[in-house]
Amino acid sequence: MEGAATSGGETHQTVSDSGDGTALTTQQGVPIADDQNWLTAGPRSPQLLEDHIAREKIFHFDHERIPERVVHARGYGAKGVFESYAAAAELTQAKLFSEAGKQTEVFVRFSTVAGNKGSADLARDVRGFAVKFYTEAGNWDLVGNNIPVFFIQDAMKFPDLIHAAKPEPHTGFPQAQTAHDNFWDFVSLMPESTHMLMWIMSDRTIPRSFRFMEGFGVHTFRLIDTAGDSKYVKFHWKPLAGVQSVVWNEAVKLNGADPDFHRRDLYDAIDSGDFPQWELGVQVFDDEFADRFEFDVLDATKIIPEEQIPVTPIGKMTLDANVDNFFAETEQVAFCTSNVVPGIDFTNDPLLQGRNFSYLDTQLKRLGGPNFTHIPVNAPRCPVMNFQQDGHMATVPPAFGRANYEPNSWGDQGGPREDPDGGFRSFPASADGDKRRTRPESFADHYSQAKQFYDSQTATEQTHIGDAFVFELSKVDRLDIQQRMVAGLRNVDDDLARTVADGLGIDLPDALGAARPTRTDLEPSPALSIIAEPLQSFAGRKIGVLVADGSDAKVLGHLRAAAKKEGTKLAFVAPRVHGVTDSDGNEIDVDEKVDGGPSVLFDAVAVVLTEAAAATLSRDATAKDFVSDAHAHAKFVAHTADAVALFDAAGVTSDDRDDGYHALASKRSAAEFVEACRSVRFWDREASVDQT
Ligand code: HDE
Repeated sequence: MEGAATSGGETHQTVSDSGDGTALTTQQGVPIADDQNWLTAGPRSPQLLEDHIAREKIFHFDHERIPERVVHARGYGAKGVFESYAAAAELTQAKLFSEAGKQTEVFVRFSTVAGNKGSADLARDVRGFAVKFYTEAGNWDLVGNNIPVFFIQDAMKFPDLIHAAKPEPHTGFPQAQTAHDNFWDFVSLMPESTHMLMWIMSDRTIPRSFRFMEGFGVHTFRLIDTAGDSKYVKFHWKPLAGVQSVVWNEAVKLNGADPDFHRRDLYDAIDSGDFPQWELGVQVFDDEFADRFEFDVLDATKIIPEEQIPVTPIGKMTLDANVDNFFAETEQVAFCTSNVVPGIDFTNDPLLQGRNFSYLDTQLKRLGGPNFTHIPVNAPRCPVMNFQQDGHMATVPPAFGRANYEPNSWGDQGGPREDPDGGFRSFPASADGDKRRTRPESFADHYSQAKQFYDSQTATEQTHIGDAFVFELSKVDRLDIQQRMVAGLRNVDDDLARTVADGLGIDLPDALGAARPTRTDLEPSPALSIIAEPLQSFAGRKIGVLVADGSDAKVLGHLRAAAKKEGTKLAFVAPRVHGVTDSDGNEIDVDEKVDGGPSVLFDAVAVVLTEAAAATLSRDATAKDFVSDAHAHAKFVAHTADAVALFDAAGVTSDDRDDGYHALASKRSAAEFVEACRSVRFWDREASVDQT
């Protein structure tokens, strides 16, 4: 009998009456008879220490946590496959690129940087984009971000950067936000951060979804071909579904409505078979280009514009499986920038060199010993053969008997040997010089590419950048920090500096002294804008449809058909989650109750209501927020004629209802609405609605 209760009233589910007949056991495999009660000397007596079963259970629980990552603590993983297009075969001996169609298993972890493990997904922050390729010649980890540059030029400054960005030490807040004095104090004293600041104040740091983000290897790496010759390379991930972000006010609200918005989005997409895909692209160049390029290719605060070196796609990654267990895989995955395979090598980028020490080192702390490669998510899929042995949690016994050293004379019992042909060899780049702590002079231009980035944005994006600076700096208490930051921005763009000064209500300070004058001859790079071009398709996006009893069945049918054709999902939002019927009396499969389904959860909205339902919902604050937020966030909105009372009640009058609004009646109007959504937002509306 399921759920039998004893005299104490507790529930017992036993092998014979429920489940699949598997007995509950201890970690030692001993079957457990009673998992509800600690051993005692009779009812109401003290509990006995003798209870090895209860003690083992509590002991294990007490040790469930491992240290969270010192940065990128909040993340979400998925599994998939990388398929080579083979275009890189002549560039690198790396086996994963050796032939067209070659498949390599991958594990990916997306993350935010500053927040702790439990922080909200929509923090304004860089996103980590770390990929582990389980190649036949060992693991290659491409540990990148969704932004192609970084804050600092030398790894020596990383602890300072992260201390400054994380919660202030005396208060322990703010969580997952750079909008505080310590961060802006530090970066305003570090002109090399300026280019990165432009990126983090842009909408890139509030992505709509992990699925709609670009990824970048950031550093310049080397590719080594079969002859041992080297070319330089920068790695790029391009989402096939296009790049998309949310607006700041939406991000703030999303963090309350669904702090797991990004991880849920990735999980749901994969779970429903809508597998996200990215192309891996490379910018390949040689010493001749590196020497004539305006900046040093070893400086991680600089990009190489795609217009100067195009990005060539060399393969495609598809994420087609969610993790089976979050802790075992996503939490325990250990990325190391030092994990490269023959055919890929490092350059002298000082940030990359520092990272190569840090990642291996941090795994020891987090995973408790040197054998973290025995954990399945970290284990190479090719044979691992060496004489390293023992240590905490050594779970894979060495495959060869007594030989645990080499050279040895145990013949074919002697274990693995060096592979002079196929083994990893460092590229013999010459290294000579005086041992000194110096920053190369070629790293000294801190503003020119910041300006180039700003100049490459649309007017809407420039406004968002200005608003973000004002928002963040408005949370800073010290006037001199605000002034210093604005003084630095004068070296990027005077209009931007003025906008920020005005937004804060301060006088425009003199420009900060600069190690190099800002160049004005760099061409804008259109590839740096994310909204200049509409999406090819609205596939993979979600339209929130506000419905209630009596919603027009025909209109809903048209909307369903148009969405299906585009590959867009519909989510129904209603006053109740059960028993809502359309005009034909069919029950609507409701996804969210209106107060749990604000419009920030959706890419566009449709409001399909009868006059009576619109009148009723006009008295519901959350229904009014649904439409007024969609309006303020410049979303495309479709609605039936009878729904207008709700818009009026929400303060979105007929004058406000611009060309981003679509009347919903016919099959054609539904199709036109979905097609219009490809522009993602009706940005012109922003001029009339203050977002801040
Ligand atoms: Fe990291 N970074 N980082 N970082 N980083 C870590 O390694 C570090 C940098 C990045 O999903 C840590 O396993 C230093 C740039 C990602 O597990 C740590 C420096 C880029 C992830 C570390 C940098 C990144 C990390 C913390 C300055 C983009 C998450 C936990 C030289 C190219 C990986 C861990 C995951 C994680 C150190 C700068 C990306 C402490 C010293 C630049 C995506 O080792």
